Amino acid sequence: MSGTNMMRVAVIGGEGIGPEVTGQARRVLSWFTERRRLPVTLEDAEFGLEAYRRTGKVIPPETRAAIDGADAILFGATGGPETAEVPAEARREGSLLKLRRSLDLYANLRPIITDPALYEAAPLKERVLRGVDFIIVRELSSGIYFGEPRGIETGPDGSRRGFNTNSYTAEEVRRVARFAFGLARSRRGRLCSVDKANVMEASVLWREEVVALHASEFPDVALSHLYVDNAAMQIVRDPAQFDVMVTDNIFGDILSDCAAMAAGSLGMLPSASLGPADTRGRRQALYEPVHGSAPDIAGKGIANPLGSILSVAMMLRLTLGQPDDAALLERAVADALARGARTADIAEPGQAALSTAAMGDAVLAS
Ligand code: GGG
Repeated sequence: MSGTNMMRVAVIGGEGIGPEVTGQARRVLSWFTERRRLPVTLEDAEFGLEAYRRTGKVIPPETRAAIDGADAILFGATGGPETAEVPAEARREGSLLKLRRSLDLYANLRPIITDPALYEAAPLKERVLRGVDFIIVRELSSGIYFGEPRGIETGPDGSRRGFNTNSYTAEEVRRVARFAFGLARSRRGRLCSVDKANVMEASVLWREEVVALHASEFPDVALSHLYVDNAAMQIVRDPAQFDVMVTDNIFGDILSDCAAMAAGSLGMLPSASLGPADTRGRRQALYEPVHGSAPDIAGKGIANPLGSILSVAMMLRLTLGQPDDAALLERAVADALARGARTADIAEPGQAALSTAAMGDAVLAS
């Protein structure tokens, strides 16, 4: 973290459509620095395949330095078939998962909010639902993504076995649950905890810890529990019933993609990944759209940048201490949509879709 009043944001486009959508989010952030005197400097940094080709590292030392010196990271996306040219060892060493873990980003906030302009539109109204406004808090630093042992092994008879370990400590559950309870308390006071406690031991512990924390620290919050299979069904059936949902790493990954359909497209969803608060209440923070690198449309300039742009709004509110600017940006996105601005993923049949850059223009013009 920087010690001066001027804050630093590391801008890392990454792979696939990451640089395209991040380019638009960067323009928006620059607008705030130039027009609203936001005291932020932006530092661009390489990550992924291009960085590997140039330096032999997925995260080169300059990128690591930019990350370590930043108050916040604006990240794009990673992954895709072409990244197979990066040796598995180098990719593991420099993966987004490893970056998130090295910064101890345990609380991943994924808001799912439907925009009125989209649910009023036909035929998107058939899948975009009125009144949806909930946040999935995904535990991001543990669980089956990181549990040991893991691997692929070949037995004496030549048969192969792949395995992972789903593991949570009580403290890992408690800290993300505490975050989610606090968030629910600041909203409509309802928390739904999602697990698979009828089958998995890590989920049994998860539920026990959530129940105990509720009793000891958050009795005023209305707590409910769902098994993950039922949670997926409820998100499709009636997503407006939820306020805050807390769940583990892999369930949160899957459920948020599922929930994205209520907002019209995965391209609409922003996220914030936060670490523990220091003594001054500051947290390590990485902001990125929920979507991945979308290799099928990479380089075409047609990706939806709104998930990335709305991630900037989350950054303004949660790290940069500018709630009014965050609200201004969210209104600008809503206005652009109300005026009919649509990228291909949210366009109606026959409607001319905007390019990634033109959607950025539409937001900046609002
Ligand atoms: N912007 C999100 C992104 O790039 N995701 C790619 C990825 O590797 N995701 C793994 C995960 O979050 O489970």
